[in-house]
This record gives sequence, C-alpha cells and structure tokens, in this order.
Amino acid sequence: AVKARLNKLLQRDTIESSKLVTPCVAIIMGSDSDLPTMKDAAEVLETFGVPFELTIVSAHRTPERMYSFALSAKERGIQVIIAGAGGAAHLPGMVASLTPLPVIGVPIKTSSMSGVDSLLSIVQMPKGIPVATVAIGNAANAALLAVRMLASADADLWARLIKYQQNLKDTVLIKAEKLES
Ligand code: RP5
Repeated sequence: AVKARLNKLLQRDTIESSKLVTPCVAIIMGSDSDLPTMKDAAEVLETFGVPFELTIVSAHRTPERMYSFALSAKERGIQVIIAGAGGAAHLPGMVASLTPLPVIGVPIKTSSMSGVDSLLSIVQMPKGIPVATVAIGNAANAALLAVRMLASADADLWARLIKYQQNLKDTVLIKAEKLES
C-alpha cells in the first residue's frame, strides 16, 4: 500500500532513472519479526531508485555480526544505515558507536509496551553518539530521511524529492478544494 501511494505521488514514469547503482543504504533489523515494519523502508527506497541492502543483525544475539557489519559498511559503499529494533533496542545505538555513518533508528512496536520501550531505548543516546530516531513503526520516514541525506549531493534524487513534496502539497490542496466546494 505504501509503495502504491508513493508511486502515485512520484508519478514514477515521468522521472528519469537514478545514477546510483551499488547499495548506498543498509536496512538492518534485529529479527525477521521486524520485517513487516521495515519493508516500508525498502519500498520507499525502491520507489526513489536508491539501491540498498537488507539483512538481519541482532545486537544481543549476533554481536560479532553487528561488529563486522558496522565496521565494513563504509568500505562497502554504504552512506546511511537504517536500523530497526524492538524492546531493549540497542542495535541502532551500538551500530552508531562503531561507525561515523549516519544511523536512523526505527522503534518497532512491541506487544508489551506498544513500542515505547523501543522508542526510549533508541532515542536516549548519550551526547556524542547520535541516532536520528523516527516515530514508532515509521520505517517509511526513515527511508525518506535517508533519501534526503543522499539528495544533497545527488541532483536526480533532489529533483525527485521536490516532485514528491509538490505532489503531497497538491494532494492536500485538491482535498481542501473538494471540501470547500
Ligand atoms: C529485538 O527483539 C528485535 O528487533 C525484535 O523487535 C524483538 C523480538 O525479536 P524476536 O523474539 O521476534 O526474534 O531484538
């Protein structure tokens, strides 16, 4: 549904294809149970033509894998990391402690505390190690933020974002006009 909405907003057929070819965004998550949330980030990146890698890295269950992922990310060409985790959600913060790459944290909604536990675990980073944190479950916004980060040095992406925002604006104005008439 997110993809269909974005495609509509972007009017994809009128936009030229991206110059980006190798994955420059990494989407990671603590468990495959996070995928129903994190797939929204993948869909947004796909829609904007941003190549990405997607995998499971658990801070608690696979700490060595988290180390090797974070320490090799830059040399693999990754420019932004999107990390989703739930509960004692240490993954985004620990990854941010291992690499200077920007990390965007996605708090996963949990059954016990509706994701407030995840949100507070991710957002309350100590001074010096920032994690950009989106709302609980809002992986789409994490991807849009990643696109914005990349777009400052990529004219194609910049044009797509301008178009995307213009379409968002138009959608609201059309609805307002309908309501007023
Ligand atoms: C976290 O624990 C994961 O990010 C997930 O949100 C949560 C539950 O994981 P599972 O028990 O479903 O594997 O590490």
